[in-house]
Order: sequence, then structure tokens, then C-alpha cells
Amino acid sequence: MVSFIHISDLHLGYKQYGLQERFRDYAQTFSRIADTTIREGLKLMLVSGDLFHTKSINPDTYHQALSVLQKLKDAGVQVVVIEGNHDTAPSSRESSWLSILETQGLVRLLKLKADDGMGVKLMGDYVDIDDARIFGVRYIGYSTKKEVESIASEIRAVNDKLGKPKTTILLMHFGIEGALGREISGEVPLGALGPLKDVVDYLALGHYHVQYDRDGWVFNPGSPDLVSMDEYGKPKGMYIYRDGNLEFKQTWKGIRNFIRVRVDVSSAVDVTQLRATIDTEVAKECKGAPEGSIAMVDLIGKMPVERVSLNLEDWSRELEEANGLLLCRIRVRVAQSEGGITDRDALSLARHEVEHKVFNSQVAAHPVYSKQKDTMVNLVKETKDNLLTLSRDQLGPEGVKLYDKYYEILAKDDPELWNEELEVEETIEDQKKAEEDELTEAGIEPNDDKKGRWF
Ligand SMILES: [Mn+2]
Repeated sequence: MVSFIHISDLHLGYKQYGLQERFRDYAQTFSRIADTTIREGLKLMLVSGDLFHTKSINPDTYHQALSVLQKLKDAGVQVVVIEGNHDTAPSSRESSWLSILETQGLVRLLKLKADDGMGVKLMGDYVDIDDARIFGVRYIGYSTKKEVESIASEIRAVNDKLGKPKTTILLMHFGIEGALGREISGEVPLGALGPLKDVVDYLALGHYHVQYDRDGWVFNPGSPDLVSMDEYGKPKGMYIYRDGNLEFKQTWKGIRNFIRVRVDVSSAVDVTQLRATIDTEVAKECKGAPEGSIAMVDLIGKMPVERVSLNLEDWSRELEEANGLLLCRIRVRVAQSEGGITDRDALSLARHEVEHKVFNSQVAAHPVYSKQKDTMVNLVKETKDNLLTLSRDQLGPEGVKLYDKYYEILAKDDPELWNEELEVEETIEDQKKAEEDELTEAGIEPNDDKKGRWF
């Protein structure tokens, strides 16, 4: 009877926050999972995509993968993998690093194959281990939903021809609708998996970084290490299937300790008090934490001063020093003193919406405008817009100063501050780019109308 460990989304090679320590953490996590696998006497490891964080890995990342996979091979553990969105081949004419590892006999990469006479086009590739047959479909992005039917019929065709195995396993890399509690494009509703449910006993999923299962046959272990702060405090780990029993094991705490600190700064009246409040709260939360923890400090409530007037970078460095942290980040999360604009607003709202909010709160602060607030807000907006249409000589010296200031603010970019959100953006962009590249490779030109929201 087949036994296995099912993991996903190792993201080897990710240098989170630009830290070499985090780069090593992901490999350390993989190594510990390998040790667990060997210690538990398991002979099969399923990896449902994103072993690597990028399609092009550096020599150190390759070395990390090599040493852990060699350890598994020496212990007689077979590793079956598929490509996730992060580690597919750059194009259908090029190789992925996973295919290199397969050439070296370190993994068994389940690939999409050409029609092999069994009417199997999409997947054709499978491996029989004990009483199980393992299929795999690499990340196919927005096509997933419409391919469900044909994947199912191809599995049925193989099983009909070769005899139905006791257990049919399918490795795939996509998210089930609703699993992350927010809408994400490209995910598949559970209800759309009906045809697969008929032929698959265990759908070994990867892609979303938190653990979830559905309906007794869909299992997603999550990324064993934290890839984004969005995953903080959520379950993640590995599945172990043995003697017909499935067990989810939460990944140990401690490969890297993360601390999320929320500091309500409303009671601080000036910079000195603000700093003292942050120092006290961070010290309290970090007390007893392991050396080298990472602290994410979210400031909530009303700020006594504008964020731009503070040097939060320096404060972060000082907090790291004082609390033995590997990294400290301070982020302003809610209600600034002026305009009520939060970091989230700044990301999600268009510029004119942000301006509207700011003007609105400014005007609302003066009771004299209460009866004609909206008119006043519109007047301020019009004034601003008109000002920007004037030429520099029409503005006068004070006007020019304001004009330059305005564009200086617009041009100012602080990517570090938006780090988490940018990671998400990049991933989605990467996915779309990859899918378009693939279609172009296949001789299909992306339809311009649909660019950016494929299928
Ligand atoms: Mn992933």
C-alpha cells in the first residue's frame, strides 16, 4: 500500500527582504522535511510545484536543491514533482531546472506529453508506485478550469487501458476558489472539479501558501515556510499518508520566528511620545523571542505627525539593534493625521480618489463649510487641476514652488514600503506573461482585447 509525504511551494532561492539568512531558511526547511521523511521511513515524496522561487536559479540555489535531493535519493526516497508557476521552463523550447534535476535522476518530473496512442494529449505522463498511479499537470494558469474535463477523461483512458489502480493521485498547481478568503483571478471553484472527483482519489495541490482541504479528496499543504506576511499565523506544513490514513503536520515553529506587532499610536501627541510608544510595545512583544526574529510593526490609530516627517528606516535599524532582531519593518497602517489616507488606500485607490479623500477631510475639518462641503471640495479640486494646466511663467514664484513640490511627491517612490503587495502584483504579472509567452510559442497570438485577463 502506497505511503507518501505531500508538500508544495518550497520556494528555494527566495531571498526574502533581501536577506541571505532567509535565502538559507528555505533550504533549511526543505532539508528538515527531508529528514522527517527519512525518519518516518517514507519512500515517496510528492511536490506539487514551486520547488524553486524563480525560473532561473543561481548556483547556490541549485546546490541547495542538489544536496537535499541527494540525501533523499541515498535514503531511497523517490521524489515526484510538477512545475509550478514559479519554476516552469521559460518557454516550451527551453528546459526548466526541474527537468535538469530529472536528467540527473534526482526527481521524477511529470510532464505534459504528446499523444502516445492512448488518446492522451494533455498528461500522458504518469508513474506507478506500489498500488498507486500518479499523474501530474504542471501549472497551466487560466486554462485550468476549461481543461478539467479533458484531464479527467485522459486519466480514465489510461486507467481503463492499464487497469484501475487502488489509488489514483493527481498533482496540480492551482487555487480553489474561496480558499484564501478573497477573490483571485484564475482560481477554480470546487464545483467545477466534478469530472476529476470521479477518477482521482487524492488531488495533491500546490499554489496557495496556506493549508486547506476540500471534500475529503483535495489537499493543499501550503508552503512550509513563510513566503509572504499574508500567510502569518495561518496553517502550513505537510501531509503524510500511511496505511490509508492521512495526517496533516503543521510545520515546526522556529526556522525563523516572525512577530507581528500592532501599535496603537493614537495617544502619542508628538514625535518623542510616538517613538517611546513604539519602543515599549516592540520591546514587550520581542521579549523572550529567539535571537534573529523578524518583527513587522504596524502603526494603527491617529498619527501625531506626518509619516514623511519621520525617519522610520533609522528607527527600524535601532529597534533591530535594541531587540536582537534580524529585521524590523515599521509600517503605517491606518488613519494618518492628515486626510485619513492609509497605506492600503494609497495602493488600492486611484490618485483622484486619494485626492478626493484628502480634500474632503480638509474641508470637513472647517465647520464654516458644513452646508456646502461638496461644492467646496469640488472647488479645491478644480483649483488644483487648473493650477497644473498653467505654464511656469503664469504661476509666479510661489506657484512654481508648489508645482515642483507636487511633481516631486508624485515621482517619489518607496517600493520597499509596499514590498508585500508588490510581490503579489509581480506574481500575477509573471503568470500572465508566462501564459502569453506560451501561447505565442504555440503559434497562437494573444488577443489584444483579452490581454491581461486571459480566458
Ligand atoms: Mn508558490
